[in-house]
Amino acid sequence: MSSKQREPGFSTLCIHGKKHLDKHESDRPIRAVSTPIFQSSTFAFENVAHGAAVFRGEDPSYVYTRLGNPTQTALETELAYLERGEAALALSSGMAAATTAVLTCCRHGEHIVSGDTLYGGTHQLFTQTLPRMGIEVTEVPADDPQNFANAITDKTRLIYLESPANPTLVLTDIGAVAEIAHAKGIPVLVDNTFCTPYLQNPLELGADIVLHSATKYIGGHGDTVAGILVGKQDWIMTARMEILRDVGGCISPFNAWLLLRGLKTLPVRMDRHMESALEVAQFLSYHPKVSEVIYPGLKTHPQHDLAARQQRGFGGMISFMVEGGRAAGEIVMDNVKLCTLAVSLGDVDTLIEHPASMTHSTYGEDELRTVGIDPAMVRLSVGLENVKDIIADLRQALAKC
Ligand code: LCS
Repeated sequence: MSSKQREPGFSTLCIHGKKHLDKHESDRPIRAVSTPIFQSSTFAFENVAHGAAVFRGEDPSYVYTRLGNPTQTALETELAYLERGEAALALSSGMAAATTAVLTCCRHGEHIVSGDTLYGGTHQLFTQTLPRMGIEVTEVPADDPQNFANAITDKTRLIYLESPANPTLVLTDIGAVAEIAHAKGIPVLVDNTFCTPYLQNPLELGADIVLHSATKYIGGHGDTVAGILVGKQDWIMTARMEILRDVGGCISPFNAWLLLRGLKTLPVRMDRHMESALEVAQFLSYHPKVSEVIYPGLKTHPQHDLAARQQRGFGGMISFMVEGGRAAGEIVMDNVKLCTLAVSLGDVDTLIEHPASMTHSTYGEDELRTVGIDPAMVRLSVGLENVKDIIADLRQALAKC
């Protein structure tokens, strides 16, 4: 062999060439204003002893992106702060967050009490998938805290609330339910998707865990599916190191970055969503072809006072019924031009959909009526277009009925 140092092969340079670049760059400080995306699945150890210390939990270095990644951490730190919690866990979807939360709290043979109006996917998880794993869920009308007290058994390990609920916009008095639950040592989880931390901080109202489908207002632009859990440090650690580790619903660094970007404009967007939603709700409530409008910001909403007390605003979601019922509602949804007929919510685009046949089709016909989801209900997520254009679009679609 020649004593001259061998040039690495081309394939080695393709893989390791970047290291020379890293060395060259390392003495230049990086002061990126936008959080960098650490698009790395794995992280190098200094030596075997370091790797072993990390695995024993004695060294906090990153290991593998399913368990943690600097871009995820930046998002989690921000969300924990905004929700006034100790720690947060970012996940691949709102449903991954729900599954992770439930499995962190409950084992086979245990029980959950939840509100009876939930996003249809959560209802499906509670009535189909969890029972297969030996976890039973009792769903109760969420507007009266006493219903939760009555449904608690000695096996209950979690109270699960959505406030305001999708799509009925029924609120739960979070503080009152937390008092009932804590008297029995049971934690309370609140799905805060509709309010975001800008409008409601469930932990400050007495809840123990907050959940977000960050797909919605937190991302805000209809380009990311993601979920968030916020809670006590120990609980988040268990959720991460026991359930996320094994079930695997981790968020990608790129999606974590999209949410960080979304958060920067969250208050500005929410202010506009709310301002426009109130104007649209008022337009609808005076329209002769609209039989009912549900929006917590209207004085006619049965829980308007609770919404004013518990939230810092009324949000951007409206549900309404058209004279002539389901068929008339379908005419409106088929004739909008600016509004998009699509599920999801909280986007810059105004989205319209039919809960009974779409987001909440996991409820049977009878169940829909029992929980107050009128089969004729139309759900509107008011976007950030000029509100006059949104109203003009709804007016022309209503004229077709
Ligand atoms: N919680 C609420 C209140 C939701 O509205 C949704 C999704 C989820 C949790 C689940 O979050 P994901 O896994 O989708 O991020 N809601 C939807 C909706 O109303 N239309 O499409 C999805």
